Amino acid sequence: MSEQTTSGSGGGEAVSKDPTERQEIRFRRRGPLAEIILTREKALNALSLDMIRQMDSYLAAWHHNPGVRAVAVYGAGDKAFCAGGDVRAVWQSARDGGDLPQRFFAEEYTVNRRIRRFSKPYVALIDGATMGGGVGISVHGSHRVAGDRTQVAMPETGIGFFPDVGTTYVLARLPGEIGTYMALTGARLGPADAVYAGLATHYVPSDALLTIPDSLVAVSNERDMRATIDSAIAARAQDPGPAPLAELRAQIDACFGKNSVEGILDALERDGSDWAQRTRATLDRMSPTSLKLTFAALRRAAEQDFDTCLTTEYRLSQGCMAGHDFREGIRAVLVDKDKAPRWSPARVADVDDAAIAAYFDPIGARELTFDTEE
Ligand code: QUE
Repeated sequence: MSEQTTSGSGGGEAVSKDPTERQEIRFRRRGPLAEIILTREKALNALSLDMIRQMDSYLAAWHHNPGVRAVAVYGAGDKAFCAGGDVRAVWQSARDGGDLPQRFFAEEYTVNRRIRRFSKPYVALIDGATMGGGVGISVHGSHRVAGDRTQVAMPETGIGFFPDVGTTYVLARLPGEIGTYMALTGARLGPADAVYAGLATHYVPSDALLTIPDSLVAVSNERDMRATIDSAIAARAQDPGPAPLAELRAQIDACFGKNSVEGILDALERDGSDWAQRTRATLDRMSPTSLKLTFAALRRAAEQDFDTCLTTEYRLSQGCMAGHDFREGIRAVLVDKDKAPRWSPARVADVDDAAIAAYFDPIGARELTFDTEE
């Protein structure tokens, strides 16, 4: 495979055919190191279906290529590693009766799974915004290095969706109730919090981050590569300082450890601190359906293996496509930008628990399933 190809040449049919269109993703080989560089800077490196497809075919090839000893992934520009998936394109396709809503999530989750199963070191340099789909192409890798500008979040309840890309599995396994807190509120974690929560494995000052891949290009064998990555990161890593989340842990665990969204809202009300009031106000702006769906998904995910979580997430994604709040959330946040979504139902108390349970029902021939092989 040629390693410099870019826009529109992934597996399957090309999505963007305009040869003058600026490439959104670059793939590069430097000796034993394979690199993925997200270059859709104006869109905060958000993942298009074309980018996802290309990642899938390169990762598949690199997995089998013995000359590739490690993969590094990072974003162009200093604002974002990757701000999410191109949910606006998904929204447009849903509106126009297209099939992007089916294909996008299936192919994205397949890449997330490929990263989790990748047998070689996968080093994500997650400086800047790392949200939604950006978490999905980093958190499942072996090394996640935060920088000074790192902001990790799963903000989907604010757009009528839910934390997907394999994060129901991950968030359900974070310490205490940090995952429930992140999933419901969309809280943004800086580098110290990202390391504290375990979403990042290390903190390295931003100006030293890109010297990590540079230091890997001359390594000759697999054992040396693993050792060199560990020492290259260790040589640059610093203490990120105190994690604000650590101070809040007792309150987060107490308030978010309840067994319903209503229980969490009540607990925040009773706590009454500034933090609890702000957190309650944040939850009051989120889609009530998304809050209940997200809560149910995380509690179930705690008992499920990774592939089952992805299959479940796919069912939920398709349910969200058929519902009201995703369309309204994208309209309010990304299209009209009035930031005033009119959720339906508008209150948590009005969300029907049977309707939430129905999102988890099998979807027959449309189910996302996996062969154990790839
Ligand atoms: C909540 C979200 C997302 C969001 C904003 C939210 C999200 C997402 C994007 C996004 C950002 C930049 C882009 C783009 C999409 O924004 O998931 O296409 O260029 O992908 O409040 O969940």
